[in-house]
Amino acid sequence: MQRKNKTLGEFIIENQQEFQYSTGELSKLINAIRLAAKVVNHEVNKAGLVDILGAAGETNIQGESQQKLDVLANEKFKQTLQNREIVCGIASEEEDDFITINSQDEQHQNKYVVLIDPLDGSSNIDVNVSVGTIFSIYRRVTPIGSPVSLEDFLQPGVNQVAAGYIIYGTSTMLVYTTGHGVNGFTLNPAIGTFYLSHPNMQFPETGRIYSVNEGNYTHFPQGVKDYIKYCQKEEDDRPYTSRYIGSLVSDFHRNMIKGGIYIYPKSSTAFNGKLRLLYECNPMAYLAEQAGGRASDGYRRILEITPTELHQRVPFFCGSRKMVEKAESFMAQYA
Ligand code: P6P
Repeated sequence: MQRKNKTLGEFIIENQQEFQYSTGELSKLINAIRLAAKVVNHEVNKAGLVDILGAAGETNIQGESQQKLDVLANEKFKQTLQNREIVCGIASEEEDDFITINSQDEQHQNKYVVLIDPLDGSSNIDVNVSVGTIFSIYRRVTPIGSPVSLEDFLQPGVNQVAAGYIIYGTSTMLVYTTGHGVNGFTLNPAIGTFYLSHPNMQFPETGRIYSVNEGNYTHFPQGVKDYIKYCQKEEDDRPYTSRYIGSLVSDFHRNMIKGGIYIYPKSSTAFNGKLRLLYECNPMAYLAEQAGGRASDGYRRILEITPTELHQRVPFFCGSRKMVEKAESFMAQYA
């Protein structure tokens, strides 16, 4: 068992050998994310004070108005990742297309691509509800030294070498995996250091919390409607508790600690659901599976879906293994 109060820096060094084939670059990449997380955390925590709330007046490719903090978080993570000669490309919810990063040093062949949702749940900023950053890291598949291409980003989630999130909540945490379990680090803002506070995080096999926006109930597929009614029925350990924050990172984090299921299904108004496969569902699915949970689109394992577009959306069922399996059994009745 990992010793608590170990710093993230110590943890990365001690687990360096876990980064398969890594020459220290993946460690440097996680360190870069750590730095960016502190910078964004500082801005998020003072959001209400310096009038950086409110839309920046532009809309991103999703057609959503960009909060200024969205834009700021995106810029901070891009700057941090670009400055470290590790990454050859970045894709972001806030960028229409992927960004190519050319190595300044010919000898240095950057081999990682990062996909990021820089500030997920940003509509909650104005009402002081927790938000998060989600990241997903792959090794490029095109020849090192050649220009990065869309193919490097459209990889199935099983190819991820690392994934994680930062949750800017009552405390700020960085939770990530490199394929050897999930570990959570809590920031001590007084000294700017992340400490290992949640070693080897595990999804309880089942739970009593379901997280779905029931305001969309009438538009849901029948299998989802049936599952929601199952959760609400007076029977066995039910009714379950409904908890929905409207911030994926927050709902996921709570459900991973307490047990639960998060569902964002397709509907008659959102044919493929709302969440994006590459920088929301894949990283959260990787974390879920590494923590003993399960993640699907209601039918298929999320990590095995072959992406076709950078910003494609998929239905998302994620959380405690037995709860996701139960929801899938209702979906299967109408497949
Ligand atoms: P709705 C935030 O915009 C987000 O992507 C997730 O963080 C969150 O779970 C979901 O969308 C909320 O969407 O349609 O329920 O408001």
